[in-house]
Amino acid sequence: MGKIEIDPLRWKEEVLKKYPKKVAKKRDKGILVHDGEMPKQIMANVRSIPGIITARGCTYAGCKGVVLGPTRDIINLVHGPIGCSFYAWLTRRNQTLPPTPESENFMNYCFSTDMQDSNIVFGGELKLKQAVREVFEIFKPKSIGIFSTCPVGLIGDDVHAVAREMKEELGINIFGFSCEGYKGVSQSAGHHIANNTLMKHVIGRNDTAPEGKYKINMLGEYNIGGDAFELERIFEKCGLTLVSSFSGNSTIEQFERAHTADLNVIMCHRSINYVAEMMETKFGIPWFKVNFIGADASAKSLRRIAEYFEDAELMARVEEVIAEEMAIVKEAIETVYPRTTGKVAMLFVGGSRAHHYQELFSELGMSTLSAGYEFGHRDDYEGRRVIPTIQVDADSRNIEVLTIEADETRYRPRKTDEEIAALNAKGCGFGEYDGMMADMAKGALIIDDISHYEMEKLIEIYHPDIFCAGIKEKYCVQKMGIPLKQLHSYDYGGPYAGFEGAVNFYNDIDMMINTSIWKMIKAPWQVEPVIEAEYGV
Ligand code: ICE
Repeated sequence: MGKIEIDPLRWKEEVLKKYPKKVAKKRDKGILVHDGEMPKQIMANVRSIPGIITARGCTYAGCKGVVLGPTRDIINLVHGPIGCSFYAWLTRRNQTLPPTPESENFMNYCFSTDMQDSNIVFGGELKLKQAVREVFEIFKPKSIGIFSTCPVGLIGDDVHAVAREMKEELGINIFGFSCEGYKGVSQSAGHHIANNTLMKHVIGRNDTAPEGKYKINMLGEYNIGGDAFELERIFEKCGLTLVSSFSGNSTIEQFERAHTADLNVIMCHRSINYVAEMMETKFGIPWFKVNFIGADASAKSLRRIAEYFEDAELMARVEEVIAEEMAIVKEAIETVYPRTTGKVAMLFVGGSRAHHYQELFSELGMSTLSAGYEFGHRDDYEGRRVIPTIQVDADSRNIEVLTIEADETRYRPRKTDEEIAALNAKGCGFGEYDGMMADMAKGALIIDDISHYEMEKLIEIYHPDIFCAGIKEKYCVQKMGIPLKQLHSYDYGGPYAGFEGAVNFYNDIDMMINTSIWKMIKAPWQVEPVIEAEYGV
């Protein structure tokens, strides 16, 4: 089937025409046809329109699932009906190492208070206390996190009071999260709540720094499909000491001493920028964004880290590692490139991957015709320096903004503002427009919080060679004859980060887009009559 050439502006017009007027007016601001110029403005981080099928998740998902979920030895106890726990149980493919005598691993378990009708009517605090005691008795954890689901907020159970009382009684670190699913407009609110609690109750509790000359934290890396394992391998080879990862395969102790690092590098800015900013204010640790998705991007990020430390020995080591790793990457790309070049991708994922993965596709010679986030904020699209986080976050209601002050005894500015500015000028930091848009081509369609209808229209009209999204979209899209790569869980693949990850990705994408199976598929609606509904006006 040949590609239908249709002007993206016309695509947008056609789609909006189908919506009721008010809806069209709102969606108009969330869909942008790129003219190749920056700055650009898009509407993001606003409520989804009721009735539209959105791919978004909830605040609980952002807090329990995303930020705290990948921690291996904090018991994540969910206060709520069992479904909230069950459906968040190991579905994200955040990987972890087996337990050791020093470090437990509770990842395989699913902890919940399993609230029943009577708890909703008479309150669930007693049941929660009972569950905390029970989990402590059985597992003897160092720490317990309590996560609120929607009913908890609706009936007014005080998880923080329970956490305080239990902390006193049991003598371990216990903290609660008011991350009721309905709180924000998406998962993003949950990230913020998780960041606040980590800052209040965990980071900075242990001042023993690990040995190492160049100490870094990797923020916003959740070890999906083993990504963090690959990055750990590279860091070790370069001689960088990883104090903690937030939060793939990490332990409570690593979190507690995160403030002993010299630098925070941020992989997923959307989910963890609050911790980075608060650590900078409190402990003087600078941060910058990195991107280890893509071989070139990985090389660039390593150079950036080495440049930050301004150490000739480290720079030389990093160059050696890059040269060694790139030899394997080059071989892999040469094999697949002739089969992948010129193909078209579309990417709709949460808050950073829809941007980062464009790098990998361009290494394959593929172009990204359309992309968007489910819950990114304006700074993720337009650039962090153009739109300060705090301003963007003004839209997120009910989320506490912590007042953080410098911790005088432990504040040690790793670099002065002038030194940082000089590094930025050298290209060590990121440019002004470090969001998704600046990296996208003229004519690309940027769509925030894409609706199911819009997704179908993209596929119907443009027939991309690959569509990247999640499990909710996967089988609808594949029934339309287009392969879908899950970029949340990586299907059954990965790692895709770093150098070895890039090679895995090249091979997986080559296989997916070049199999002949897609041409043999006829969607059910192509062979059977269907009933179609129209939106009312
Ligand atoms: Fe960041 Mo699914 Fe969020 Fe991360 Fe990002 Fe996505 Fe969420 Fe996953 C996300 S913003 S939507 S923390 S795109 S769970 S990178 S894939 S690991």
